[in-house]
This record gives sequence, structure tokens and C-alpha cells, in this order.
Amino acid sequence: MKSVIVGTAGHIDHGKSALVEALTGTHPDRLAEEKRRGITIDLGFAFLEENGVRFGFVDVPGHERFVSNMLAGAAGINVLLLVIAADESIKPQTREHFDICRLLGVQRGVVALTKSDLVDADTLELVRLEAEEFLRGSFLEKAPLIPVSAKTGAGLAELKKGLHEAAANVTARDARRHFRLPIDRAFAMKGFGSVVTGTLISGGVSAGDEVELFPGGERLRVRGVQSGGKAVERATPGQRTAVNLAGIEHTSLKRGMALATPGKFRKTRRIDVRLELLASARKLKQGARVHFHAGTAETIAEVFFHGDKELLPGASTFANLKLQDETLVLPGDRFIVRQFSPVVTIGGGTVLDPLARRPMVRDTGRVAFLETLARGNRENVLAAMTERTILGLGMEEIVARTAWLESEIQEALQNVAKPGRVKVVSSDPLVLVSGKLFAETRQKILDKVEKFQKENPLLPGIAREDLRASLGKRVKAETFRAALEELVAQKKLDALGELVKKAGSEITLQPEETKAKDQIEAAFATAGLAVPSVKEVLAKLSVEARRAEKLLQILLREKNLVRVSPELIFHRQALTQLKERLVGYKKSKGDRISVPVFKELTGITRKYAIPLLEYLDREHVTRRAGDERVIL
Ligand SMILES: Nc1nc2c(ncn2[C@@H]2O[C@H](COP(=O)(O)OP(=O)(O)OP(=O)(O)O)[C@@H](O)[C@H]2O)c(=O)[nH]1
Ligand SMILES: [Mg+2]
Repeated sequence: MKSVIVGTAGHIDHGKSALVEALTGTHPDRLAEEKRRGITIDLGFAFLEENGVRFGFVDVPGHERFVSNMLAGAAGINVLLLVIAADESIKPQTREHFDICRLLGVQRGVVALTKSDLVDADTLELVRLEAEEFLRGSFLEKAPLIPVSAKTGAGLAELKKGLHEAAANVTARDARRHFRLPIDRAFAMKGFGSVVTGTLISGGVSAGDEVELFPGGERLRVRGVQSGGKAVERATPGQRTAVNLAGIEHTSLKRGMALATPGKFRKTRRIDVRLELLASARKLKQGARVHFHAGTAETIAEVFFHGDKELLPGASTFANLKLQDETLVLPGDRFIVRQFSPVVTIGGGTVLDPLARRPMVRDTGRVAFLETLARGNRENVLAAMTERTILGLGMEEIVARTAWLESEIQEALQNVAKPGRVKVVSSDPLVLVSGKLFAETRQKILDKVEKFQKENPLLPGIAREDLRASLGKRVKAETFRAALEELVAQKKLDALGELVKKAGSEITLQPEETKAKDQIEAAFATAGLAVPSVKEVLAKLSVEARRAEKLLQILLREKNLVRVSPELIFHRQALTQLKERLVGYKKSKGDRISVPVFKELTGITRKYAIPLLEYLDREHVTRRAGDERVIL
């Protein structure tokens, strides 16, 4: 069964509530005060199920003082039921409500010329002409104008036919999308606890679900769900929905809050929008404060124009709105702005970036970015978002900024990753950087390695961590890793353990360096175990200390020399011979050897013997056992 939300609109006393009652059998006014004063103050609801369509009616107040209540109801309607009383014709709130519905993006509707029983045919004809004139060029230009009387029932059948025709053109909202319910009422129900109601604008909700309350962030459990006035297993979009919530007092819940799939979205106080000013409004100045209405929420917004200094009546522009209260809005959400004082509707628009930044003069790409968001092509939006995120864009961030499903993100990603506009530097967790940034990072890495090796010809390469640090904090670890991996795969660089170097590069020594290196090695080789001090050896060389130290490092890396302790270095051969001697000792004298015997065997002093034995322990040649060593 198709679900369609019909919203009334029109001037006070034009017969909206009476018409809803005539159509559904339910009078939508609920409050005692409404009954006493004979006017609608707050939203009322009624249902009609007919010919395969479940109509949910949202009846709004016509009084100019209650437009903010009207706004909470108008968000989420599919079909507009514009009510114009035949005895009064078009009045201020006819215009204001109609402007609001147009700005909210309502696309279809029917026009009821109510109280037709009170006027003669000529007057009715006149009102019809006025209504046609009023609606010319609008989304209701082709809508049927149907004279009706709630009193006599005249025209009701035709009106229902008109509603069905409009309903047939309503495209069902996708129930698989993330759940979102702007709350328009909260109350306690005996035996049930807290209940909130609203028009379900996206996704579905079932008993047992966990939901997130915005803007507070509380996680709540759904006890039960009603949809279209009946208990259901799962509420689907386009229906009046009541949600019974566990774990919260109804006094902590109110209109303007919203329920949503937990952990997906973020409340905001800064949004970028496309803002349209009504032709009837006064021009809007930079920094102006306005009343802001989105969904069922209402707050105050300060307006900053991107580019322009003011907004003229009838014009539209990109703007940044600073909201006084934290609110949940998502891209594509429509909103209404009303003049600060006196309070009248002056415009509205569409949310483009719900998590916008403070406008900055040097952010010259902002307008182009907003144009891309406004056009709404997913691939382009994803690429543009990635291009504006230096640190890399993750899945959570994309969802919070777009409300897209992960499958939609993956699909868009494939199309932008292939031509290289966006680079996936990590797929789990997902991290995206722009193709441009990735290419720049690659080039920077190549340049750094090149520069390092030129400046340090005696070093085999740059340490991976030093290379990363040299790129600065703005290069994310994932980006660095992916760029380096790619350069290695393309045989531009070699990464050996912790070292990165140009592919195939070898240290090339100058003749005097080769000579000095040989001298160092010879000094240790001839010394056997009675090694000289490192300082002494290096001091004797013809190359300066810095280079001498590097040559020593090369010998250590080549493992021709071995550092046994911070001060002691031995030649590889001397150590090999020592190990052989210990093997011989074990064969003839047994596997135990004391320090004095070791000293005797090797002919070295205690100063050398202890570090050597500790080295042998580390090498698992010997093992300490009390004062002695066991030869292994
Ligand atoms: N004769 C006649 N009276 C009507 C008709 N429709 C409504 N009325 C009367 O007009 C008055 C206002 O009707 P409502 O339905 O309350 O008007 P409304 O548009 O809901 O008013 P607000 O909600 O306050 O904006 C009531 O006294 C109704 O009985 C009609 O078709 N014919
Ligand atoms: Mg009413």
C-alpha cells in the first residue's frame, strides 16, 4: 500500500480542519483551547485509507501567529491541499503558506475552493480566476481547482479523486536509507511511557532498534512503533509515525529534536546552503539574523554570503548559516527563513554542506565546491570532498556529510578511483585522498630520498620514519605508506627493512674514503681481541671525523666489524676465532669456564673480557651460570 502525506495550507478560518474532517471523519483539532476558540493552534492529524492509498493528513493552523507550528508540519508533506475559502479568496497566509510549501520543494497538490455553499456561481468563478492567476507559473499551475463544501459534502468525491491523482505521482521514499524522524510531538502514554511522533522522512524503524536522539546524542531503545495510526512491525517512509521510546522521560523530548540511525550523523551549528529570498522580502544584508526552520526544528541563524555582500529580493546565492542551536540537518534538506522582526517568511533554501566551516576569505574554492554539491552528482561530490580534505577522507566522514549508504559510496568511489581523481590509500578503514595530493606526495618522497642520498653519500638510505617526518604532519600515515609502496612496486625506490633508498643505488666511495675504510678494517683485524679504541683508529685517518664515522658505520653494517659494547668494536674474524677456541675448550676441558680462565684463554684484560662474555651470552654461544659460563 502506498503511503502519502497530505498537508493542508491556507489562511485562518478558510475551512482546512473542517475539510480534513469531511474527508477522513476525524476532526484534527485536539486541544481544548482549539475547540473553545474554534481555531487551530497546533498541528492535527487524521488518516484515510482508500483505493490502495494510505493518506496521512497533517492539518496546520492558519493563524499568522502560529506559522512556526505550520512549518513543523509542512516539512515532509508529499501532496499539498491548498485551501482557499470561496467567500474570502486569497489572503496573507494563503500567500505565506504557499511560499513556504514552494520553498520546501513540495511538488504537487490540489486546490480546494472551500465554503462553496456560501457563494453564488459568479463569485465562485471570480475566486477561481484569482486562484489561477495566483498559481500561474508555480508548481500548482496545472493542479485541479475543486469547489467543495464541508457542510454539504459537495465536491468531496472530486477532491478525493484529485488527491488520488496527485498521490499516484508521488515516488515512494527509499526505505533502505538511513532512518530519520524529525519529532513534532512528544508525550507520555499511560502504560507505554514516552512517545514521539513525526513524519518519517527517511528509512525505517522497528521495535527493538537502537536510535540516536538529536541534538543530545542519547542512544535510546525503540519499544514499539505505530504507523499511520496502527501498531506495525516496521514503519516506512512517508507515514505519520509514532515511536515508543524506552529509557527517557517524555519531558526530555520535544519538537525540533530528531531520531536517527545511531552513529551516522552529526549535529551542527554551521551549514552551507543555497538561499533564496522571496520577491516580496526586503533585501538581506551580510550578517543579518533570521529565524531558521528545518524539519521540525527552529532556531536563529546568522547569514554570511559567500561572494555577495547582500541578497536582493527574488535572488538566490550561496550562504553560510551560523545556527544558534545545534541541529541535525543533512544535504538536500529544505529550510525556511523568516525575518527576525517583524516575523514574516522571507525565503528558504537547500542545505548543501551540513558540516560547514566558518567562512574564510582565503578559501577561494568554496563557491565552486558548493556548486558541485548543488549539482549533486555523486562522483563529482565525492571527488570534490576528497580534494578539500588534506588529511584523507574516511567512510564515517562521508556518511555524516552526505547521508549516502555505504554501497552508494563504494559505487561512486569505483568511478572516481579508476581515472585517478581519487586514490584509495587504505580500504579498511577506508581512507581517500585526491589523486593530485597523492601524486604530490609521491613526488615529495622521491625528492626527499634523492636529496638525502645526495647529502649523505655514505649512508645507504633514509630511515622510513625520518622520511615520513620530513613530509610534515599533513601527510597521513596511510597516504605515506601507499605512496611508498607504489614507488617500490614501480621500482623507483627500494625499501629494505627500515631503510628507503633509490632503487639500485649503491654507496660509492671516493678513493681516499676507500683507503680510510680499509685502514679502519685493518686496524681491528690486526688487533685480534686486543682491540684499539675507536677514537684512536679514526683519528689516524686522512678523512675528517664525520666521514670517518660514516665509514665505520658502513663496516659495521657490512658486519665486517661488530660492536660488542658501546666502546668496543671487534673484527668479525677475531670473534669467529674466539668462538672456535671455545668449542675446542669445551671438547678438551668440559663446558664450564670461569672469567679468570676465559681471560687466560684469550689473553685479554677483564675490561675486555666482561663485555665479550656478555656479547657471547647474547649470541647464545655461552650462558651465564653463577660466576661461570656454560659453553653451549
Ligand atoms: N458553510 C460552511 N462553513 C464552513 C465550511 N468549512 C468550514 N466552515 C466553517 O468555517 C469555520 C472555520 O473552519 P475551520 O475548518 O476551523 O477553519 P480552519 O481553516 O481550519 O481554521 P484555522 O485552522 O484556525 O486556520 C468553522 O466555523 C467551520 O464550521 C464549509 O464548507 N461551509
Ligand atoms: Mg484548522
